[in-house]
Amino acid sequence: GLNLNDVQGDILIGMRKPVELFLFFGISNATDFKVKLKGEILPLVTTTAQILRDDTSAPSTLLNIAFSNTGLVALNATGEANNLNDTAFAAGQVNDVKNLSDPGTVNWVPQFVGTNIHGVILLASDTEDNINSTLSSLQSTLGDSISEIYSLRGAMRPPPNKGHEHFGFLDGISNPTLDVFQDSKPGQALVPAGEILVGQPGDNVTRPDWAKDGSFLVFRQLKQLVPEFPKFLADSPILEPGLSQEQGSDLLGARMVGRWKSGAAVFLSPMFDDPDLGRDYNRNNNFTFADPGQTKSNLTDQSKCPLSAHIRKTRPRADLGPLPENSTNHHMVRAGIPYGPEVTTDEASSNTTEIERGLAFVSYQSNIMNGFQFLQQAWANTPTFRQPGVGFDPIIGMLCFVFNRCGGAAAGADRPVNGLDPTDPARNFTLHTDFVVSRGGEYFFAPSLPAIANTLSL
Ligand code: N7H
Repeated sequence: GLNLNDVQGDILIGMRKPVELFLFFGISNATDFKVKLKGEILPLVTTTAQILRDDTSAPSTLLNIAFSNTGLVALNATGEANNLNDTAFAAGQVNDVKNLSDPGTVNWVPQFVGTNIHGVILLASDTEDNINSTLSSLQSTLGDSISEIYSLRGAMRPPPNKGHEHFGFLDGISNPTLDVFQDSKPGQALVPAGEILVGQPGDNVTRPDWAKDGSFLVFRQLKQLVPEFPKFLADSPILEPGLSQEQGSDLLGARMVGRWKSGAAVFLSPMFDDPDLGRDYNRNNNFTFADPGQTKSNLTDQSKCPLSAHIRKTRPRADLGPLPENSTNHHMVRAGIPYGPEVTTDEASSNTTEIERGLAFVSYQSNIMNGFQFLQQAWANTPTFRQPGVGFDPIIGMLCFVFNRCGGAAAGADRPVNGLDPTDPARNFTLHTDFVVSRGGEYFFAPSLPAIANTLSL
């Protein structure tokens, strides 16, 4: 069974607050920390049930917590009996850079290089003030039991871009939901609970009992070159009859993502944005990439959506065969939030990033190799997915270190992306700039509340 009082609130539905703080820490005094974990932190951990109730009596700052592999070691959850059996998690993200095709750790935030981070506390609230007061009370209760290693503050963008990521596209539209909830929106993936939660039906890996209802949290600080992005679009518009140059640039951006800025899927609205469709959660996800009446996509027709589009690379739907797709086992729940300020007038006029901004990327899955790592490596970074000639995911696809998988492209070279021009799918759009740059991150495990109470604390 699934008890939503046991599952941390960010995992299945996200904490969904306008501001969020990620506090990365090391455990300095394990015994002291374990006592405080039970007495002081556990009562503050927000559950899925609490978020669903939308309880007005709930605390004004929501809190979740997760541990890295070295964090579990520090808590003495070691040995075969405690083995979570996820090799990516066990090694830590710094040791996964080759699989992710990060160009080493040159662009990484120095604190993410290594495996010193033991855990992350996520604080989410309506205001920065609430977060700051929760943070200072945590700092005084935790004292020297932890050391703060790094923190990142995320915030929703100001109106009219609330809910949109920094390139301008509405985010948080398509996330899988669990089949046990039975409340899916049209087109939403319904997945077995075990694809997201460890130890639930669908998770076929051997796990310690205490790991049940936890989930692996992938954190990535993804810097976005925001003013550079519209410059690229302006320089290479798709010139279609009936489109102005500006509309041709918007079309190019929409086809790179697979959605217009409003959220409307290009597959449903191929030539122009449709803001009514974008904001309609009963329609904006209701497509499979197959033509009406078909259960499989026609991979030779990219007129309505490129095979390289970000949302198609990361969730190919009927490109993989007849739906339902829940047998593909490559779903994850995304719960990230933008970080950094709006583009300044200086940056906009020079088309050059001066201040860092991007996405504090968070994903939850029961298996990092099937979830985040698979999407990044086997789909986004692989130009031959879903067939030869497709090219990279133009938003997040990185050049591979694994030479053969990338058809000979070497790190640092230009990235070919095809299919973006609907009338000339073979037209190659070579990307000289990575619009998304990995600043690194870590792999964590967000345990259930009973695991925190009975196994990880004192
Ligand atoms: Fe993506 N973007 O603004 O272009 N993403 N993403 N992502 N992403 C999505 O459908 C973006 C990243 C997925 O079910 C949307 O909710 C940016 C990574 C998946 O149809 C937009 C960054 C990975 C989906 C963006 C980034 C993914 C998805 C449409 C980095 C995995 C759902 C909104 C800075 C490795 C696909 C929506 C589906 C959607 C953008 C990162 C995966 C607008 C800017 C690293 C699975």
